[in-house]
Amino acid sequence: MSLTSYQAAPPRGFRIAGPSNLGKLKPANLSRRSMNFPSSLIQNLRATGKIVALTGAGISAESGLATFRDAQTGLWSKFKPEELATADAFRRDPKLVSDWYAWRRDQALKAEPNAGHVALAEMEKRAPEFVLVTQNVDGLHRRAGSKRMVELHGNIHRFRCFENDCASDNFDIDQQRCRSCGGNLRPDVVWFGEMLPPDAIERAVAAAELCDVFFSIGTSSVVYPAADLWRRAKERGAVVIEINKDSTPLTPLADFSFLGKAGEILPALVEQIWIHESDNAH
Ligand code: BV8
Repeated sequence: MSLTSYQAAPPRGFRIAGPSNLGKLKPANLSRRSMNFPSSLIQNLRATGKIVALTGAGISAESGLATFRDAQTGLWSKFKPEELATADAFRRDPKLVSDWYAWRRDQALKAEPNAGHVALAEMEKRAPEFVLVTQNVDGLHRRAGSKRMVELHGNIHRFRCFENDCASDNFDIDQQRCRSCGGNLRPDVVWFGEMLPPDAIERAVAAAELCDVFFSIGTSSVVYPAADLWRRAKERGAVVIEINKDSTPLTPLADFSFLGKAGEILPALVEQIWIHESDNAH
């Protein structure tokens, strides 16, 4: 984990305690206890309940699920996700796309939420106005206990009627057929080139514009409109914190950027904000 972007202009409500030596520490020898976050950051997170966390495929990586950046494996190695996740691809070959989603659905059901998912569910319990906004369709956040959540890009475990958007109570899931119109079923996810569900994007933008702290976690910050939410928050004076394994277009723009694994950094952060606080109180 390295703290790469300690911006000159301290964020609102943050007093920068001067450059820390976090940058020099490598994950291997970093126990949770020795992951010291800037005290200004900890103080602020303790003081505010208005926290938004945007997550991407990276938070499910430690659960064994491939990210969009990771090369696809096996049958799917010759396809780029962006090529399969479109209405055109489905029209061209509904069986190919449906099989891909069936494979991903199976992977997601076999996977377990990891410490990163669990830490965000814990953050929700501790921060009264916490909102989780996820680009992931795998359902692992909900299984980790997250409730105040916006699934921006839908959920792979739900279906829709492709041709006529018929009511979902008359679906033959096994045959992937809509019994009302006989048409194909498609996963209830947002494909590239498709509008996001209006209520989902409205809730996400509203939360971003009201928060004091905006986390961007496990996302390459390249898919829009999700990749623009941090800017909405920043423009309203929020502190933007990135937690990601690799640097992204957001890294130089964030107030803090912790480069490392979400499943290691998030539990340590939650511990230092809320667990240590109660320890020190006794
Ligand atoms: C739309 C559901 C509008 C389906 C998904 C503006 C500029 C440029 C392009 C556009 C633009 N506006 C719109 C576009 C087009 C497009 C877009 O953004 N394209 C990109 C590729 C440039 N956007 C759209 O098409 C959107 N719709 O704009 O409609 C419109 C307007 C008018 C008329 C009609 C329409 C729809 C976007 C949603 C598409 N659906 N998913 C499915 O899942 O099958 S997007 C899908 O890909 C994911 O949901 C996610 O959003 C994205 C993948 O990104 P990430 O989640 O960030 O994952 P990635 O692998 O890239 O990165 C993982 C990161 O994790 C890495 O950085 C890695 O370092 C890190 N990591 C790895 N391990 C760990 C880790 N970090 C921490 N810990 C670890 N252990």
